[in-house]
Amino acid sequence: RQLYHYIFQSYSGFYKQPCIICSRTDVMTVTPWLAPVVWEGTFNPDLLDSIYKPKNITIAATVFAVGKYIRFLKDFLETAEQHFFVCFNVHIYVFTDRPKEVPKVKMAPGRKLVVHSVPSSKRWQEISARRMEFIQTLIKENLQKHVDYIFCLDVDSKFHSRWGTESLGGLVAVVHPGYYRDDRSRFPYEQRPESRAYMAPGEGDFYYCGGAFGGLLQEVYQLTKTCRTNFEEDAKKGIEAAWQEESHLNRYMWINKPSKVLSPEYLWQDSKSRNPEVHIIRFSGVVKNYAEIRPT
Ligand code: UD2
Repeated sequence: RQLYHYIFQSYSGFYKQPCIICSRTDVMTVTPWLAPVVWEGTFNPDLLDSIYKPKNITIAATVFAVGKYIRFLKDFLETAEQHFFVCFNVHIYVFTDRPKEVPKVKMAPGRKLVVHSVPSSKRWQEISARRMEFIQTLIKENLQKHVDYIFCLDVDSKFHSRWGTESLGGLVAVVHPGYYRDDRSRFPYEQRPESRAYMAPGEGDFYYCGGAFGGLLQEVYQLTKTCRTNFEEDAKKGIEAAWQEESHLNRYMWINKPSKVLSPEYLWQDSKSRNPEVHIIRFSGVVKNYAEIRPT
């Protein structure tokens, strides 16, 4: 039935006529550098799927579950099965220090899970920041021939609704749910000029999440390589940016504008009540007890 649906959509062109003078007016749907901003109501999911389906693309996702964060993996994987690029080829790369505790989750044809072992760490900051290094290496050594797009996601999160082809782009960033209504002077950018993540007053478009970003493989390779190098250069000077790799990601996205921006629908926080412009929550961070879950 699904296949029939795609064929129908592809060949008949029978879908709701786009209206050039109608659009959502309560939110920004295109950035000043002409990147789409994806909100519910700005795209036709069936039409988009019918464009991407014949290309037989493969989407990778990376997720780190180190130490006690392994407990979040089951929900993450099960909900990804229900909502993340359903009916597409999806390869999920799990990085963990507890490979034996990776839950068995039934995956649909075309989808697979690959587990990579990583060392444990005593500092949570190091775990979250070293993701850039591991992703860079993964892309270089394993993914070049098999994968078209990649998304790098936080594990302490769940999918609730569709996250699909509408999110594909060269370089893709998600606007952070905690700051999207704020003036840039309130964004928690790195403020020390000695840091390579430094953002001067008056700089910055949006505050982006460290918990979800992606794009074409080569674009994400460049991003992870640059953020990793900058993080390591800072470390040599004894500096750790305010929000570790998230600060470096924000600096990167300021210099290299994302070609697609995902609205906070793509990474909401369960602890936060929904604002009226958020019609749907696709993916959200679960409430966690930081003191209990992080290494001491
Ligand atoms: C924010 C960002 C996160 C990262 C961090 C700054 C969002 C929603 N989250 O979240 O991506 O930028 O700030 O460093 O934008 N992890 C482990 N084991 C640990 C600690 C972390 O596996 O002991 C992994 C895990 O995949 C987790 C991720 O690192 O989802 C980020 O860590 P966090 O969720 O503790 O960071 P948080 O909530 O401060």
